[in-house]
Amino acid sequence: MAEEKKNDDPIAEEKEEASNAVIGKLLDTRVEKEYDDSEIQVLDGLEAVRKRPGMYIASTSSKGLHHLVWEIVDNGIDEAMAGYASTITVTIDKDNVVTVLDDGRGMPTGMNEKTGKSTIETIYTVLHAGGKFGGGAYKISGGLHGVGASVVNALSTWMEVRVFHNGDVYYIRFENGGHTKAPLKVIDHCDPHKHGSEVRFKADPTIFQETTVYDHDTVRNRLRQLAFLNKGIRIIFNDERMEDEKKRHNEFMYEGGVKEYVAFLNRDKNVVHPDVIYAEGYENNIQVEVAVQYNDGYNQSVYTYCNNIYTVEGGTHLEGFNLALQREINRYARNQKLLKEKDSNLSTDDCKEGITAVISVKHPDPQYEGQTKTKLGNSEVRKIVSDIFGIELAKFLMENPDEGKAIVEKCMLASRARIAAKKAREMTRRKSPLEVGSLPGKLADCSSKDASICEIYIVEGDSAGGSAKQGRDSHYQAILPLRGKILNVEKAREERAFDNNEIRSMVTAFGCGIKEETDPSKLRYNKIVIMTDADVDGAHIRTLLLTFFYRFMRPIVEQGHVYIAQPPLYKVQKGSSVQYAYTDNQLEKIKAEMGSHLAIQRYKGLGEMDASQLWETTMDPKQRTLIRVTVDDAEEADANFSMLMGEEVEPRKNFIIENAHFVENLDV
Ligand code: 1YM
Repeated sequence: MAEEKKNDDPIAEEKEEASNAVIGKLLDTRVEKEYDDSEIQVLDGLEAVRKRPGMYIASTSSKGLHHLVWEIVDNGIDEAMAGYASTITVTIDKDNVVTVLDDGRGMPTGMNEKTGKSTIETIYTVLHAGGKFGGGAYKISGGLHGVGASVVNALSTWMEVRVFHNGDVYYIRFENGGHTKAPLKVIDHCDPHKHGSEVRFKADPTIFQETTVYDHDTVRNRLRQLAFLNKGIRIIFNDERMEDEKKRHNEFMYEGGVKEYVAFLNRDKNVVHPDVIYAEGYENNIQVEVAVQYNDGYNQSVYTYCNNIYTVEGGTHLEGFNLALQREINRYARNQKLLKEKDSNLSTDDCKEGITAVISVKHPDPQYEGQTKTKLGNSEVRKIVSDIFGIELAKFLMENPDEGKAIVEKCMLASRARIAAKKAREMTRRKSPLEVGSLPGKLADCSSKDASICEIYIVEGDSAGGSAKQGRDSHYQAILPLRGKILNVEKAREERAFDNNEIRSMVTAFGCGIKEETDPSKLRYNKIVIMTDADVDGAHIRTLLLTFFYRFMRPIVEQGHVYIAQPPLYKVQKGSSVQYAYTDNQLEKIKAEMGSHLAIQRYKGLGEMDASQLWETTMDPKQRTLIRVTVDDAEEADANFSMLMGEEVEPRKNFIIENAHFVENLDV
């Protein structure tokens, strides 16, 4: 979750998108630009990066900061995938200096004729030079995000490169955003058997003004993911900032690759078959890996990657997978007479209920499409994935009849449930946004029909709902009070979810449909704000709501429409002056500022505030703080949801004990 900035600037987001499009163009034209031996132009290049970092990395927020690490790690991964390195070690020092070391060939230490400088200096100071020097092997990792070591250099206070080769240690250092301190030279000797490259850098705080502190979990999760996606590569993560030895030293190595990834994702679930179905193959320079395992839940968790990058919007690799899955399951079901002649075929969605799958392709020339350029477009990939996965799936079903039967029966159950759910859903679906007659009675709708300014507050309890209705600005703020708890959708099938009044009310009010029919463009409110009490019950209701949104309307969450309201915990009064505290820290600060003779009230629930207080503290856009719910790491969120909401008690207990201090602000 990220704090919504008070002056949320939608234009800034648009600018970022626009600059992403520009990066695409830059990458296309780089061939003409990169060979430039004029020093001024070289520094101009890096200076351009410093002037407009947003054009080269996603942003200068925490996300962009982490991109620096990914970029250097990708170079090590490339060397490992080319077969020369086996281990990549990432270390974060106490002062947030990052070191990445691999045991590959070591970067080339010779001179570059065109620039008159060493190859290494050239790679690190000329924009986009790196790829050009590769000896034929294509750069596979990075892809969309591959912005080059020179960009990292440009955005660092200092950077050092060491190469270990034939008993020599080569060294070069850059300062102040990529200015060469001294040319590459041998500074030391080492074991003649040692070989590899080491890159150290300190992110420039004048560029990354928000933070230069790396997030342990973000780095760990991505490195673990890279280890799953690149089987056999050992990735070590040392985080010197951690007190706990278990967190200070992490090692990831998976001989099973995505097969182990799927087992890991299903770790807290009841699986339908013990062995993960696994297919791998190589065709036309394209490498394919697919792993699948069903669990007894009702959700689909299919994660697709191209060149180690998560393809949020799917694409041709996903299409090939879907084709093979549906084709082979139906074929098997018919052959085994599990599906009768009169029965219609199982749909793709029927075949995907309760599935956990990882699809990973490596492509020398990936084409990305879609709104966020995260949809794989290469059409030849469809058939290749479909063929490679289809053969293995058919084989698995033939060789494991018990498992095969269990899978088909699960799909057939899903099919029946889907038909029942469709009927229930049709009763809930609003025919047109103008048909106000069908809106739930409890909803106090807003008068504006301009969704881009409208907000809906989902409020716990009727009394708080009453205050919210009185206090709101009814032009653009709608209120939907919820009575009691909503159904836990993690444990229930879709058609049962529709028996639940609270869920029906929300689906009808939002107007955007659910599940595969979710259409964010039909959402009647730009912001959905969850407003619950600041106590355990409130936290529980919030988690139930988030689970519901995540499972039933994921695009709404992904597109950042869901927010959590922050009501104050305390009211501090001295005479006629009133201040509100939203955290205990804030309370202490206010107490110190206001001095003695204070009346302090602790709010136990929203119901204790009258309409004007609720408006002032929690609903007025000029004063409120909203927390935007984001799904940054879809699979982490999925795992957390399953664990927190599912049947297994033990992992949940452990999670709550480990994260006791976070539970008040459960992050999803
Ligand atoms: C910690 C980061 O950058 N390792 C690395 C980079 C290179 C090589 C080996 C390498 C590649 C090739 C030949 C080749 C790079 N070389 C270049 C360039 N680790 C890290 N390890 N010899 C060594 O691709 O043919 C760019 S990256 F351009 F110089 F070839």
